[in-house]
Amino acid sequence: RNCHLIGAPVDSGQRRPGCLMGPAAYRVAGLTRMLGDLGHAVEDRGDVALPVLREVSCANPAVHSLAETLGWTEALAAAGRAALAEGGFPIFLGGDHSLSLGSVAGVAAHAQGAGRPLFLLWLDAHTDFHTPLTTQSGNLHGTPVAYIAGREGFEGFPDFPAPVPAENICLYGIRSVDPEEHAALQAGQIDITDMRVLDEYGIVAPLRAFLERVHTANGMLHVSLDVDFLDPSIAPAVGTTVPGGTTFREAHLVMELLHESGLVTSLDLVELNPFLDERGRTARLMVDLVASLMGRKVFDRPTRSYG
Ligand code: DIR
Ligand code: MN
Ligand code: MN
Ligand code: MN
Repeated sequence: RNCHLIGAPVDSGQRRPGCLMGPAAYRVAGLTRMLGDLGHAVEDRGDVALPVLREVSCANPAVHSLAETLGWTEALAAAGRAALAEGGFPIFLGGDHSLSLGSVAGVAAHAQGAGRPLFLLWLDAHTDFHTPLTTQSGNLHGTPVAYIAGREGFEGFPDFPAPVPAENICLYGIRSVDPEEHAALQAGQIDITDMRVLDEYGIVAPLRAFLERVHTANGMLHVSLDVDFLDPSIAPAVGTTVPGGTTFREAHLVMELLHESGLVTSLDLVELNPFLDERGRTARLMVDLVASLMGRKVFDRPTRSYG
């Protein structure tokens, strides 16, 4: 793989300062060296810069930092699209989850041009299915899935290029859903693999079923990994911890299955807040998870063929 590291020091999508240190923490934790050791080429494109901001307003007075989030959305979409056009495998180093408004928009624009369907795997405690009009917290990191799915309510944002159909989206690890999100999701068709499903069926079967669909459709697959997908006991460095998350081995198994599928075409690492970390523990765990996603394993396994 030709990995393109795209630093996204975004912290406008929530209120707790610190996420802007995320890209630096991943670099300090050895992300580049790890990818090189696994035999991948790595181009570190540095951190994306926030463009000059436009004046924008939102009908929901709770929403904050809209202009900044919009600026990031446009800049990151361009960076992601360019990386894929060059044949790169973009890895977005966040930054809070609002960066996915841009990263996935860029990936979707590329997929549309390539004539391939885009699939989305959202590894998160939260569904992030608010619109700017429904969010009560006003934190736009709670909105990217709605934007990607083409929900109304994103006035001022660029139209999402080729919204991802509900049946191509899998929300995985879910255990915290706000009432407005719940109502909208209950009415729709998005595959919600919440912790209840994972407790009953295990971590493997639901993921394999989704990967099977990606393979059958010859889809591109964007994976968005929120630190709070993990249990807070192993990943404390995130502003919105939710108990009952995935364990160390479950998370690695997800990454190993993703590697074996050979289907992943882009990746976000989001919500790491190094200011809340314990001497780089969470940053190192995230780097180790990326290692499993990119091919680190104890022994070789044959690539699993789907379909
Ligand atoms: C919550 C938190 N649903 C909100 N969302 C988070 O503010 O809209 N997403 N933390 O990762
Ligand atoms: Mn390149
Ligand atoms: Mn999230
Ligand atoms: Mn989350």
